[in-house]
Amino acid sequence: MKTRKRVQNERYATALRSVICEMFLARGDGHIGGSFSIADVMAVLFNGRLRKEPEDWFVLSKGHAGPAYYAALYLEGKITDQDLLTLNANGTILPSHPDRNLTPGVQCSTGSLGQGISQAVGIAYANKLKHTGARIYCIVGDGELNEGETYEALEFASNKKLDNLVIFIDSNKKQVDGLVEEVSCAYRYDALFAGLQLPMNIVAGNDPQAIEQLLDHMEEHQTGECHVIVLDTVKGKGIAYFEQAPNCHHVTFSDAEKDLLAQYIKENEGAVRDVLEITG
Ligand SMILES: Cc1ncc(C[n+]2csc(CCOP(=O)(O)OP(=O)(O)O)c2C)c(N)n1
Ligand SMILES: [Mg+2]
Repeated sequence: MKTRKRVQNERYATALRSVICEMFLARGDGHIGGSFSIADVMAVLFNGRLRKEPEDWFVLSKGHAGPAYYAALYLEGKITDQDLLTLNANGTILPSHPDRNLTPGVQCSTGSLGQGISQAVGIAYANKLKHTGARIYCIVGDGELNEGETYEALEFASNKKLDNLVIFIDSNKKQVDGLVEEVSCAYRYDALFAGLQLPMNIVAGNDPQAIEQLLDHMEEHQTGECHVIVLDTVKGKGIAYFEQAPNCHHVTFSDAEKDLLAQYIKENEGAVRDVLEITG
């Protein structure tokens, strides 16, 4: 079943990045690298793929990319303009990492790496046992794979044949303090997921059309297994300066960097308007 899109996914991803820039400008700092690298997959999911009935689940296991989640909830009308500008401030409903008890629309609290994917497999198993028909989508960071707990979750997903679960790995090649391959591991994803007996695809992760086509194909050719999609992405994707920066994991923005955020908003303000006009 093809999903019906309200605006082009590319336009939606631009709107997401623009809203993220607004939050960061108000706050003065933030996890820009990992929020920008997933904007394209977030656009595919939130621009029409996540269903309300039965209600699909979204789990942002790499919870430090919370601003990307909040931007999507803002475009859905769940977060007000006023709240949007309170990212990580005292008393905010938008803490740095998602909290299901604080933010309307957040389904799962995450931020302690490894624990989001662990919740996702539990949610998928429960939904499978109950035959709800809900699908579960989870995004894991490549650095997050350093957490041993992620393998327990993947083993469980394989063993229980969680065919209602799609796990995305955001392979942006960088983690908090450097290149993933230098800090801990140069992943051989093909060997890794073959060993876990999980079907895996690698896709251009900053190309919404490629992601969409793969998800459509998977739905048309069900395998009865949990699928892993490795998103080949660029950390900071969307603003060349951050893409090229040696480290854009968490940035306290200088005046020049704030200007870049403001410039992105200015150049793309039409994208946010387009999405909001259509969603009302
Ligand atoms: C259990 C745990 N240990 C450490 C951290 C601190 N931490 C936050 S982000 C991060 C690096 C994550 O790297 P990656 O998954 O590659 O994130 P991305 O590149 O997508 O931003 C670390 C170590 C944490 N959030 N949770
Ligand atoms: Mg990473």
